[in-house]
Amino acid sequence: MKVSAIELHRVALPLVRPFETSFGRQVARDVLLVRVRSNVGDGWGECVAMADPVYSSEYVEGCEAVIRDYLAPALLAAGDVTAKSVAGLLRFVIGHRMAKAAVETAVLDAQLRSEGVSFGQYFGAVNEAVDCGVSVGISDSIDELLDEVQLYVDAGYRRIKLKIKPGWDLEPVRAVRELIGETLLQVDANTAYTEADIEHLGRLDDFGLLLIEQPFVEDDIATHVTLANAIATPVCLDESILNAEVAIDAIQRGATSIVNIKAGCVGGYLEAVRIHDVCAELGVPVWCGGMLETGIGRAANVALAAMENFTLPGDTSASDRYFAEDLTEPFVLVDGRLSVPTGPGSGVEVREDLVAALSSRRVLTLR
Ligand code: NPQ
Ligand code: MG
Repeated sequence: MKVSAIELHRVALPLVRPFETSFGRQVARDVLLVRVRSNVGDGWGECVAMADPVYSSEYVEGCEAVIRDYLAPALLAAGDVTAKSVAGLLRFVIGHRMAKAAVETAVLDAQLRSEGVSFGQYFGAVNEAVDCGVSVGISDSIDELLDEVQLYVDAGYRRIKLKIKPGWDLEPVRAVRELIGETLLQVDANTAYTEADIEHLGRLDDFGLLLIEQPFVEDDIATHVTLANAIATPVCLDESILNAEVAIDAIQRGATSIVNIKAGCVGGYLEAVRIHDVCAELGVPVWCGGMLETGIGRAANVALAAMENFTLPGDTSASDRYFAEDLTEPFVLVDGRLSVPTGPGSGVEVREDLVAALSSRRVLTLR
């Protein structure tokens, strides 16, 4: 295709309830959307960056700037573009994986819509629906936490993930384990611990957790190896997984025996598929993470999660876990699962009227 214009839309979506993690409390999703216009039609991509650089070094205004000043000019200057050629065209920019992922996904959506191929077909999905888990934020009290977890259990979620941090770990995990019985349970520390906490984290072994996600900072693979050797609970990397090469290295060093794949964080769905494939070759199961995506990003995640080696439930929750109104038709949980869209491209339609109504500033159009 020939890319003729790239639009940047900025939308503020209120969350149905605040979401607290070890890096802060979110009350709204400040989301950057990329629309690629081309001679074969349009496509959308959602950028997973947060408003502030507190989860990763990327953040919305930074993503906007790098797309405006570097990524969009490169795509607009290129001749024939396909999703497979995007990473190469953008390789001259170092890092900025979240910004690149949004752009590549928009190109992929436009391309597949014009070819009549769904994301699921393109990725090689083998399932028509995916098992869903839910990520539960840090609460003000254990009672409030148990109320929220009960809501999700009643809604049918097949796995609960608790956010933990120093001072909010053993007791909430113990209480939730008692509440949910055998239901799958895992924890996510979002880098809140240090090597000095290894003995403490070993006490989580009592609770039969599926895994502990990213206890230490993203560039510290070595301490994750030490922890993995010291405790029975499997260690799973999230923030550390920057691309397939880092995933292979972390697996071979024994830092991670399960991998959380977030396409929006690793540079896009093509890299995510690569990570899925190398993990499968190495016998490492994967699951699909989430970044509070609207229906636009959620649709692509659900298609990715339908690949064969995504054997654990993902953070692919229903739209109503986060939003009262989604930017696409809502994703609805049926028996703890979400259906993989079957239409061309992402398979969902963007509610352009709603995007416009919720926009926090004018659309920026790059030509
Ligand atoms: C994780 N996601 O697995 C992330 C953390 C996270 C579902 O737990 C705005 C944008 C708010 C991205 C809050 C889940 C966010 C965000 C938490 C990502 O580590
Ligand atoms: Mg995580």
